[in-house]
Amino acid sequence: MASASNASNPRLDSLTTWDSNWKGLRVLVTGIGLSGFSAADTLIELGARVVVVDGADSEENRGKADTLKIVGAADVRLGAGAMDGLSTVDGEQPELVVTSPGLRPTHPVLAAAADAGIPIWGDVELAWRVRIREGRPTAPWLAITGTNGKTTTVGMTESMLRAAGLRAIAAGNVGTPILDAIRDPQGWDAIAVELSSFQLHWTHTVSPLASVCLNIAEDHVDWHGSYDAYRSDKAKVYANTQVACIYNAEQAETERMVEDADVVEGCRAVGFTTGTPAISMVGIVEGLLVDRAFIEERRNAAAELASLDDLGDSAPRHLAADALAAAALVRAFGVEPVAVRDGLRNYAPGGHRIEPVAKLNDILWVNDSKATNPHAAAASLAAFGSVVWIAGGLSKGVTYDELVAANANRLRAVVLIGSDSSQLRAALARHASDVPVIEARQADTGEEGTPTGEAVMVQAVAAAAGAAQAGDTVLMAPASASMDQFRSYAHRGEAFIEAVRGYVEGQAQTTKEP
Ligand code: UMA
Repeated sequence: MASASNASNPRLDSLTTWDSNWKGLRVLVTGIGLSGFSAADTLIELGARVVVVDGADSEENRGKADTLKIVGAADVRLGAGAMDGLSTVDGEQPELVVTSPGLRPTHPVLAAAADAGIPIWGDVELAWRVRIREGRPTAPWLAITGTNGKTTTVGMTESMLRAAGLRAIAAGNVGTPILDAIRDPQGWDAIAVELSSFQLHWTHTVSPLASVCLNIAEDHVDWHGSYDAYRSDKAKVYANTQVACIYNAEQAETERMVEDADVVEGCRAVGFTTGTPAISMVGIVEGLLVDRAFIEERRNAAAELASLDDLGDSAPRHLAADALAAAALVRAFGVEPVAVRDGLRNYAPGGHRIEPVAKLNDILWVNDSKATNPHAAAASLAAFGSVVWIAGGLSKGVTYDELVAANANRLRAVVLIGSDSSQLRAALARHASDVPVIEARQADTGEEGTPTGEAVMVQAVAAAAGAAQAGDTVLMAPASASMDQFRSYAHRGEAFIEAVRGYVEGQAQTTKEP
């Protein structure tokens, strides 16, 4: 596997600010998606010599290639052939590879770079290296990772920072490439950075002000090769943290990550818990979110931050945990308690996360497309009684046995989506053999003869409607990634919402007819 190590290299070691000497540096950028494009664009501006390679010769990628060529003298190579091995830059071996997170370390290009001893960075490492410009102090990073809850926590963190009157942005895995945030001419007071395990794999010198790993459960095993490798990459979020490493006091594994981390001297470990907090923790006491970590008198007192009501009606437990983690991050930065409360009140959750879509004939339809792994699906299944569960998709090498065994008694029926959900089907056969399993028929096909995601979802919704009874919830929480049939989890969620609307409207028509 391509090594994430960053062997000492005097030229690269000197590249620690925007104004360092990047001129003429030979860089190969792999991938021209969101992160690859932002990396190439940045490197061109810095004066590096840049070659970009991407396996997809699509119209979108050709458009991006044209843009890069207009910006500077980038050499963009698209199509499968471009990714066979290590490309040269101006006829010579690259001095640096900047990779997109989607490429696995075993990818032939990255494996070849590692074999040749060429350092590999991600866009996040590049962003850290260029954050200082003309000596101007730049925004500190509040770094967030975890198997689930990252996007919620990064949004809450951003909202709390803004409530404190600070100019803040959520960036990274959440969608805005971190390099785009760094290059904003107005600058920021603080950046809430969502980091995936893929991105952390390729970071080396990032030093956040505060950091958190919210939780860890099996995910992305196919990319990392093993659970241990995934866990090690997640643990990198704590490396070089300056003020506070925030851990989940209900998951000892995250505390162990902090214990093992090399941090800046004086950095503290701070826990978050949905129970009563011990000293140096944030937690909940009688419906209040409280701080026993960042106040002088923490030995015998706690400061009120917000109330559970500030999270909205009957907020699930994991939302309170995310709020506490966000609160700890901003408190480490010195944000006042009132801004934690106001930030939570202002926070508008992102879509596709346990989102009620419709209620008809006492059947509730819920979209949780964001549940892309078993851990996330477990949290939403636990929130409902009797469920018709729409699930399946790309499994990413995880196992479903625990999830199915723990929830078998709440399943009325299961509707399988996904081009190959055989692993989930097998787990259902092992642990929920009485539960009817319906495969969404992939009748309609797109132009290339493959089933469209939308068509699959229409079938799934029709099948679920047939199986559901009054009082049930139809929950689309696939426990799998979406990319086998959809562009993204958002696309999958939209297809579900659209299909449910179509079904509900169809029912209304039927009841109106004489
Ligand atoms: N590509 C190849 N060969 C490969 C893989 C990809 O050529 O083997 C090319 C594709 O043709 C495409 C480009 O690489 O043109 C896509 O690169 P990418 O998959 O790394 O995606 P980006 O568009 O750069 O988006 C990435 C993150 N995507 C992934 O990690 C898969 C986005 O997170 C992130 O928002 C964005 O950078 C900005 O930081 C998305 C995600 O799915 C939301 N993340 C995963 C998750 O949350 O579970 C980790």
